[in-house]
Amino acid sequence: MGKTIIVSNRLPVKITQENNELLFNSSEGGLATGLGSIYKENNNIWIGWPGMIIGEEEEKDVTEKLKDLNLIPVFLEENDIKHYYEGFSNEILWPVFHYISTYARFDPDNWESYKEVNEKFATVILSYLEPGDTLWIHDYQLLLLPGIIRKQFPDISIAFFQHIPFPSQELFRLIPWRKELLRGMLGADLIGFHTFDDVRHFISAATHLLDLHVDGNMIRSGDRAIGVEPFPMGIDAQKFSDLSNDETVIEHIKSLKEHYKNQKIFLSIDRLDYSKGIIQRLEAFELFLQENPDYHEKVVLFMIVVPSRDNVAEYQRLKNEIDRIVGNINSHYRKLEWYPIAYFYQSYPVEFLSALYNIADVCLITPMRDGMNLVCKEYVASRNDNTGVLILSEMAGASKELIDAIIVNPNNIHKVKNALIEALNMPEEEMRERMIAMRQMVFKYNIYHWVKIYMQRLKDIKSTQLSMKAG
Ligand code: GDG
Repeated sequence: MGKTIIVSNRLPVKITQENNELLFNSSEGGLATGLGSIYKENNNIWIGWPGMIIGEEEEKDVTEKLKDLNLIPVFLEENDIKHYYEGFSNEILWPVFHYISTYARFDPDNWESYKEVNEKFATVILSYLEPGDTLWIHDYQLLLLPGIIRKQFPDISIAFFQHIPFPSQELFRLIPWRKELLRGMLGADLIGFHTFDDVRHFISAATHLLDLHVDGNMIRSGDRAIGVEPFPMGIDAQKFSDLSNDETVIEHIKSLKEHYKNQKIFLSIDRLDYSKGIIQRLEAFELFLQENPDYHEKVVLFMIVVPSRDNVAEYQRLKNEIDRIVGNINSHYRKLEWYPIAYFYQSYPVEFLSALYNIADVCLITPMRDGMNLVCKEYVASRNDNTGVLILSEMAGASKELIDAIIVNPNNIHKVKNALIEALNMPEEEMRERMIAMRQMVFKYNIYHWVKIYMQRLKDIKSTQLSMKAG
């Protein structure tokens, strides 16, 4: 049996520096945990950018160190980061795919760089790929890669998964290079998205823009049949459940509970991103404070915003806007001993997140658009005593699975404000019933299940293709 090669823009690695020496450790993000069962085994590997610009003289040393972790680097230069990553991926694909096309800047230089970097990834892959291997390519930074590899290896097994939404074809077609992007993706044998809506949108784009024939969930392209299917990604639910009993977590819980002893806690955790609906959430919270003086001093919004993409202008603007609104709300409503929003612009160790998941009475997840959203699943998995309320945007992929949350339209500020009140007053029995149902979902459809069914489905499609060829 051949080996499996995972490919993503970033390698799952944390880099630290000690006495002028770079040290590499595997990082424990959701995807890396799930795929750990693959890339750490046998002679399987993960190919991607290590996350920092490495001088040419250090490349050999870095490659050697990463090899011990089964990781293979693709080295990117400053120009690549500026045009392929920040430019094309994050200033064109990200806004259009999240339905905010007015933020997109269709700069042709970025397109050139996107093509070049996808080729760079292909060059590294091709130096490891052998007939019989399986490739699993991840996300919107690498849409051209399946097509490039397919040309060299017509029979190789390729799976592709997109972690962010695929927009309606009316939005997708705004991108000047839409056909090339679709053809790139269609190099895969199996194309996966989080939701059925994403699948529908992709199939609609492929049929309208490329005039391809579709049979159910299978797209015909030349003599190839390509599967397009929903695979809602899960988390390592057991890990979050177990973390609640970790000593460090228990310490954090104790001190947080002491600090907020007379207050109900609303929790929100997001990367800094306009897709996450942070501004609208703050507006809803302000309306809640305005209309409900009785709740003053009795609630707090604990809001973590994790720094992200702060070289992109839209993100800097968003950060300033959040700072301004939080400042206004806190200065307007605060009392000597109380302020309504505890706002933190930084990232924390997972033990601290776990403590927050444990103490939060309500978790408030209101993105304007989100492929899935894992934070809400982590909250649910952490609630071992079946308490807690989840308020969840209907624009998050997760809302298709966690139907027992209070589901809201994040643009409806009044509805979100009412949901805050409903959550605070939810009868205990209803809260438990909803949480138990959500926990069953999160534990059953976990990340290991996701990886297993994805790989199984790829095998099925490949064997159907072979029997079609033989027949
Ligand atoms: C993309 C899609 C899709 C957050 N703050 C800290 C921290 N986190 C961790 C969370 C969670 C992850 O980051 C965030 O995942 P999300 O799913 O919420 O969002 P994106 O980063 O936008 O991810 C999304 C996902 O891909 C997977 O397919 O769900 O829709 O946009 O795991 O726990 N982790 C630590 N410290 C923090 O401060 N350690």
